[in-house]
Amino acid sequence: MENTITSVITSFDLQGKYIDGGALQQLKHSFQIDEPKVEAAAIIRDNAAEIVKEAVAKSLDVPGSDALPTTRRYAACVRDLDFYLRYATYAMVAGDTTILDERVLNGLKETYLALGVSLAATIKAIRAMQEVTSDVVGSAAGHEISPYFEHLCAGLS
Ligand code: CYC
Repeated sequence: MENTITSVITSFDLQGKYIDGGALQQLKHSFQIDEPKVEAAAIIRDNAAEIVKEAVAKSLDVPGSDALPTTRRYAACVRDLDFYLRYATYAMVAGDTTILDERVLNGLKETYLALGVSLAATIKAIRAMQEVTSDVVGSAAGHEISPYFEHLCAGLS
C-alpha cells in the first residue's frame, strides 16, 4: 500500500510538483486517506508561493545583512523553504516521515555545516513557515502538517 503512495509521490517529485487534485482524489479513495489531509494538501499546494514568501519575510534578514550576505544565498534559502514545504506535504499525504529522512534530511545537516549555513537560522525559518501555514491555510490544515515540520526541525537539531 505505502509503496504505491510512494510511487505516485515520486512521479510528482520528479517534476518538482505538488500532488494534483486528480491524484489526491485517487489516493484518497485507494488508500482511505482522511479528508482533512487531502484538503490540507490541496490548500497548501494552492498557497505554497505565498506561504514561502511570508515565512521568508518573517524569519530572514534581507540580502546585504550579516546573516545573508548575498542575493545568491537568499535565493538558496527561498528554494530550500520551497523544498521543505513540498516534502512536508508529501510526507503528510503518505502519513509517514520516511520520505523526509530519505529525500531531505539524508546528508543535509553535513551539507549545511560544510557550507556555513546556520542550522539555528534554518530551524527558525521552518518554525516561521509552520506558523505562517496555519495563518494562511487555517489551523486545521496547519495542524495536519505540523508534525512534518517538527520532524524536519528535529532532523536539523
Ligand atoms: C545550500 N541547500 C543548499 C545545498 C543543498 C540544500 C543541497 C547545497 C547545494 C546548493 O546550493 O544547491 C538543500 N537541496 C536541499 C534540499 C533539497 C535539495 C533540502 C531537497 C531534497 O535538493 N541559509 C540561511 C537560511 C537558510 C539557508 C536560514 C534557508 C532556510 O541562512 C539556506 N541553503 C541555504 C543557503 C545555501 C544552501 C544560503 C547556499 C550556501 C552556499 O552555497 O554558500
